[in-house]
Amino acid sequence: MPANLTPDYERAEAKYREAADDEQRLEALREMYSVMPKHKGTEKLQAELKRKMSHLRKAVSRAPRKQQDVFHVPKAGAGQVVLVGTPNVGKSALVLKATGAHVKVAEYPFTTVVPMPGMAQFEDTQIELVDTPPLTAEHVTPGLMGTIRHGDIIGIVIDAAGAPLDDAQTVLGIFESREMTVSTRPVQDLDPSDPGQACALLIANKIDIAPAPPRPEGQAISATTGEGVAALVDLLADKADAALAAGEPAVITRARHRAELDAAAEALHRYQGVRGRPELKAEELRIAARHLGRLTGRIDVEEVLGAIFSEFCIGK
Ligand SMILES: Nc1nc2c(ncn2[C@@H]2O[C@H](COP(=O)(O)OP(=O)(O)O)[C@@H](O)[C@H]2O)c(=O)[nH]1
Ligand SMILES: [Mg+2]
Repeated sequence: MPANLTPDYERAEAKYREAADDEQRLEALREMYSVMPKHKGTEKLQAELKRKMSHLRKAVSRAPRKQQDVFHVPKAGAGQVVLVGTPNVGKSALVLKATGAHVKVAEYPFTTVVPMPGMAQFEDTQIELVDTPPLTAEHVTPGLMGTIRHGDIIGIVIDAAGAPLDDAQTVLGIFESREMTVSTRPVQDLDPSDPGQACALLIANKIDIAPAPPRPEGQAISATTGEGVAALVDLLADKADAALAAGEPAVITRARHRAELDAAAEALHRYQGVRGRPELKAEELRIAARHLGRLTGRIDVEEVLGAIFSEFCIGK
């Protein structure tokens, strides 16, 4: 093996070796391929991985469908957000409000027993929200950690009207005890090319009945009244876009992003057309930079970082 392969690659390779069946082998190969450095020195290995993947894809599609694993939620849309949290914080209510999926909402705990996905739409992006059984310090439903690790973004739902910090601590404690290391680095400091990191977002629910809730845009919501839910879906769509862009050649998937790019390009075009008026040229450059800034999240991120509701990054 070339000496310059990364620890992420080695981790993915370990998964490959430990895989129980072809499907898991294929998943591990995909990961190995996506994290491997792509340059001349690894061309042979890239070709070999592709050959293996194509072989396994055929084997998997030929194999008789085994019993459905309800904890494996197939990915759909631009990104999969797995909503987790202690009982009764409103995970199911949020999925119901944002997606209309038929999930059970009730006053008593443990109403939700298996993960249940729904699709949320924002502009032209579809985001998959997955409802899950509750996490408690005493009990973690077997199979649930697999669902969480498999998702793109983890949404930690907390009850702003109850004990939000306890809710968050319970969940983070469970992750920690399962070797998912948690850091509070803001999203702009994450290395988007490092798949060992996954983003989690704290979502404070029930602000309609919370005493004096802090309300940073997009993360403080009421699943009952719907307040903040659209902004949350927008934020998640942005994050999913960032995750996609990290692994793939940039594809402009969202209308708003295209509009910002068009506006930046127009300003640059005008900049080129201005003759001998430095102040006008400077203004066009500023306009272009502003549109690009919105696109990269430079401005948005500052807007959404609340004092309490900071972003977490979870290694998995
Ligand atoms: N006032 C208020 N109640 C909510 C909100 N979200 C959920 N609830 C209520 O909290 C209870 C638990 O909700 P549920 O979605 O089943 O919680 P889960 O266990 O996290 O899935 C239900 O009685 C919901 O009606 C909210 O935003 N505001
Ligand atoms: Mg529920």
